[in-house]
Amino acid sequence: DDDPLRPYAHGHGPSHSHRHVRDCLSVTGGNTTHETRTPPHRGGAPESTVFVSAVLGNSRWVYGHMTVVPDPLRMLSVLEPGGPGGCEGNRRASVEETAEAAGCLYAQNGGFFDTKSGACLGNVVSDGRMLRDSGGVQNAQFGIRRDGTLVFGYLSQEDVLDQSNPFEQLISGVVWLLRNGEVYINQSLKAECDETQETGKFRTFVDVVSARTAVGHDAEGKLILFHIDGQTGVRGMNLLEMAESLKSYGVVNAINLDGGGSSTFVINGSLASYPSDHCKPDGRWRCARPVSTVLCVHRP
Ligand code: M6P
Repeated sequence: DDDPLRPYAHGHGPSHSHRHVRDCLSVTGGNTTHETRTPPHRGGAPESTVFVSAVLGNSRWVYGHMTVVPDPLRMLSVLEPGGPGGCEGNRRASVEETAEAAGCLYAQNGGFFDTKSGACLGNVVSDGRMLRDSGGVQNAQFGIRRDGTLVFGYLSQEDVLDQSNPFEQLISGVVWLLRNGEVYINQSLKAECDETQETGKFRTFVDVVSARTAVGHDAEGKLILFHIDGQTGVRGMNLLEMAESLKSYGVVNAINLDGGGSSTFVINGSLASYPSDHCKPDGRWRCARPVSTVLCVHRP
């Protein structure tokens, strides 16, 4: 199929549901819609803060961390699960394992993955190494280009593979939460491929309360990592609540990364969150899930 914007670009005929075809549209050529921000080069150390937020007029309390990274180009890396070769090997590793080996000051889980095969999903660029490209499948992306430009939003395969100012780091989420300071969830529901997540119907994934993670930037161009604890259907935030929280903290653009039992926050290689996954074999306790890629905040 030589026309990337044809609605049936995946080769599915019109007999397939329109939703499926629309959701997993591949855009190979040209620019798709995204926002860029080039932060001023700055010093300063990354800092992480703990918050307890009231949701729905104090009927729910949500616990989490917000980490501010002043110099994202030099302080933020996308890491493969368990170290280099992790995506190729369909490995899964706890965030503690991946972060400790890499010496991360702060780390949280990142990209979605196939929970059966362990395969990394979406685009993955780690410290300048292009490990995977999604073929232009439309999901919310976060990347840092070689000159330090932060990129949030949708990318064509051509944007992803661009060599004039290549990506140093790139990771795929599902749902562009905030675009230029405004909630962008309804637009995301129309634009994105929902096969990247396994929670259920796309609307359910957006509306259910759960543990969540996100990445964004503030008005000064500092990178913001956001993590909350929760349990799917019981505790945590839905995506609108998370988008509104991020907005209230001054975040301008943000995308949603993997959550639920994957949501994990690690400080200096030690678990600093309350994961929702039940331990095996003793389900009385909660264990950090072996996950896929990690966002690692490190020294410059
Ligand atoms: C599985 C187990 C549980 C987990 C549940 C929901 O049943 O792994 O421990 O709580 O999935 O997981 P998630 O919130 O990631 O959808």
